[in-house]
Amino acid sequence: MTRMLIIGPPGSGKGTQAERVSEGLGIAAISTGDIFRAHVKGGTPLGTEARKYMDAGDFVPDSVTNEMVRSRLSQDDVETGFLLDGYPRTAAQVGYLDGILAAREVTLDVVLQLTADDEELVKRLLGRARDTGRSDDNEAVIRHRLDLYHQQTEPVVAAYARRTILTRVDGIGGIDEVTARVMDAIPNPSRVSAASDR
Ligand code: B4P
Repeated sequence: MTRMLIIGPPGSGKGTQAERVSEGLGIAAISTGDIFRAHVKGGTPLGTEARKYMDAGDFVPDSVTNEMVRSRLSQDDVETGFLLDGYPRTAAQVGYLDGILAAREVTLDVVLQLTADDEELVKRLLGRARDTGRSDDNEAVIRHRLDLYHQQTEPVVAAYARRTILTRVDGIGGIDEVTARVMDAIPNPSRVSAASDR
């Protein structure tokens, strides 16, 4: 059983790698970005609220995000482990997650930070904009999301480094190459299939 986080700037490959790790280890991948996008698509009140922030490249307020994560982490499928992708992103979210985990008497096994330089990230996200037309993938908004990562999420990374559960993984290279590095960085992974060895 593995309980882990993937943290990284927008475009570092969090979502891409989370899907592969989840498949390889047989654990639930929980992406706050994907949950928000599903609400936007479904036209729910939460989606209407979140969209204002996402389109501007801002973080959705902690009060909304934290409650959504608490609810998701109370579902049965996380009993056997989970991978949180894109949460926590602020110091307040770290404290909130600590509270959820402490109440269940569980701890995180590892926090993976995917790294890549800003110019590579902008290039990737502009590529995704061409492919998928995601509304927050235009250059001004991408640069704002990167600034927020440096200001608010790098302190989150530093907090986990102080707890000595942080492992940095170079996110530059082919997707398969990065997956191999990510899998190597997970302590004692019990794989459910050979999928992660691609
Ligand atoms: P996210 O969905 O998390 O968006 P993201 O940071 O851009 O990461 P994503 O996972 O999509 O991209 P990836 O790096 O995998 O968040 C979107 C928004 O939701 C946020 O801006 C915020 O408004 C809100 N939100 C989410 N979580 C929140 C929280 N905790 N608190 C508050 N607000 C929150 O991949 C990007 C691209 O790179 C893809 O096109 C992929 O194909 C490509 N790629 C990946 N790996 C590659 C590689 N090795 N080489 C080349 N290209 C690669």
